[in-house]
Amino acid sequence: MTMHAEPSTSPAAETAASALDAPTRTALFETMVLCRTYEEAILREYHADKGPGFDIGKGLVPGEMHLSAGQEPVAAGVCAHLTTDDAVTATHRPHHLAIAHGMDLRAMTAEIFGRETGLGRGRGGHMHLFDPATHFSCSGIIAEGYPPALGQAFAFQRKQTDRVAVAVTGEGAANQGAFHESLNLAARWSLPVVFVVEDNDWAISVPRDAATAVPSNADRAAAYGIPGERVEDNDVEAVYAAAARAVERARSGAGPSLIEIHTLRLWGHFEGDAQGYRPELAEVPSHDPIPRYEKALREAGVLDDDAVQRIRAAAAERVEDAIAYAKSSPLPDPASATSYVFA
Ligand SMILES: Cc1ncc(C[n+]2csc(CCOP(=O)(O)OP(=O)(O)O)c2C)c(N)n1
Ligand SMILES: [Mg+2]
Repeated sequence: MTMHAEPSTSPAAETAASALDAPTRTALFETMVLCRTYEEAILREYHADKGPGFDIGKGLVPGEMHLSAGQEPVAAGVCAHLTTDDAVTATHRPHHLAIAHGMDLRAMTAEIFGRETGLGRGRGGHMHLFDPATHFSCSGIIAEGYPPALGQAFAFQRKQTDRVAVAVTGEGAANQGAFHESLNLAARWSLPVVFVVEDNDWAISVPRDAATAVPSNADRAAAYGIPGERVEDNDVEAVYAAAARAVERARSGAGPSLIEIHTLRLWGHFEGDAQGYRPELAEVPSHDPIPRYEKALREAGVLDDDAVQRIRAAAAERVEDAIAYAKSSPLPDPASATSYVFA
């Protein structure tokens, strides 16, 4: 590891002879497909009954919805190195990370649909998925996941375990104080944390260049004396390799690392966002990482039509089961509105 950004990793890494074996590559693809299948189903259900017009408060899933389509390489590549004993703290755009970390899809979906069977009994919704079973949490307050990741890592260290905490945030949130304070303290105490920045170029409608003069957040690691690495091109295998180094470093007690991944926000900031501010909008679909990886794996002989079909069908079955479970679950009793929440 270096103390500054590594050279860009070319997407050619996906198509050239891979360092990874076929089962690992297939598993990365399966995770990405499951995440995308899930979000396409949420998209369908979310928009099904918002009309006439677009009333964000209406429907089966009322409120804001931030989907992570395009960012699946981050979730698949990082979470492949974790077990559910490891902690993940995520953002307002959490679904891909929750799924890749192994969250139960039924309880997650019921939470998104505001049902009593959800992870938080339907009180939290899609930005507040708290799951003790997988040590996963997230928040609608940006950069908020960093300090709790430190707290968990502190506990892991004190108990002399080899568990790690992964703290994920967007590139916009990396300009907040909590990000810098967390890097500083984690470095000082050599905590087992992997800091992950998802650079999708946008913080709502603010381009990254308008918010910071630093071209790579990975460079900021040097300010705290920890390794920083930037992965270009949304390449799942490059993410996998960078995360392997950072997770191993944390597990072995050598301390935290920072990884920034240049990823892609395939859809709007939230559902209903017309994205008129986005000059590159027309070409965004051509950068979708999933067809690109599928092509690479077909060309390498790792996948064929049958295998792809099986993977897609298995994902659809799991996702539709979770959606059906959520829809058939009871809504919380209004009389219990103040139960299970701080009051
Ligand atoms: C502390 C705080 N300030 C402002 C907001 C409003 N807000 C929600 S998402 C967002 C942009 C986040 O951008 P980024 O960190 O790049 O994440 P992305 O949405 O691109 O995944 C802002 C400013 C918030 N949720 N929390
Ligand atoms: Mg962003």
